[in-house]
Amino acid sequence: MYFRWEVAMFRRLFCLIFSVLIAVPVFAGENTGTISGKVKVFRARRSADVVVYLTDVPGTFGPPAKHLRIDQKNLIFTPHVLPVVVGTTVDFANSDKVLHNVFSPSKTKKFNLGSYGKDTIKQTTFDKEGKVVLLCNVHTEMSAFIVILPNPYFAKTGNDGSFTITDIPPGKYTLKTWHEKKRPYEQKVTVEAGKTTEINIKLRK
Ligand SMILES: [Cu+2]
Repeated sequence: MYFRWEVAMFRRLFCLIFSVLIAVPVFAGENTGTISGKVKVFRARRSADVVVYLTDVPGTFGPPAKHLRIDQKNLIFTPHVLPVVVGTTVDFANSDKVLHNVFSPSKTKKFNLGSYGKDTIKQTTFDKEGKVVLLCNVHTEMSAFIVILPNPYFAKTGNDGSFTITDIPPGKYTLKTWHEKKRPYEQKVTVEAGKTTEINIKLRK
């Protein structure tokens, strides 16, 4: 049996613990900044699949511990565009009943995984900055792109062209874009701790 004041104290204690738990992630973001905005791709159905990334960020950045993945399903590479940090290994899965053959003629990473069937996964490590086109020599209409970047400060636009890059150390950087059909765009950007820098970009050519 608890007294009323004990119940009230427990309640207060709970409130305190919860507010501390909620506050921690907010404080964690105080030392870094965010870049958020929209890219408009002209003469395109969607403004998706634009890679927005930062260069000149000091430090060395390793690849993620887990492999990333591109699937082949219904004769389509999914995702169509995959931005990665240098050194990332990508698993190429086949979820179709037909054979696929993933290869790339790109200078950045020339490779050929050969033909393979359903539920087989083959992998490649991308250890040089640049872009790599993925093709399938069984289905000439299949294509995808891997964009290999120097650091993890990048984002890919959604269908409406919006993007957000979070947890960026404060500083002055160059922001660049990559799109499979448009010319690269770049501008200087300043990131401040605890703030969001708004950037709107138009890719015309
Ligand atoms: Cu194929």
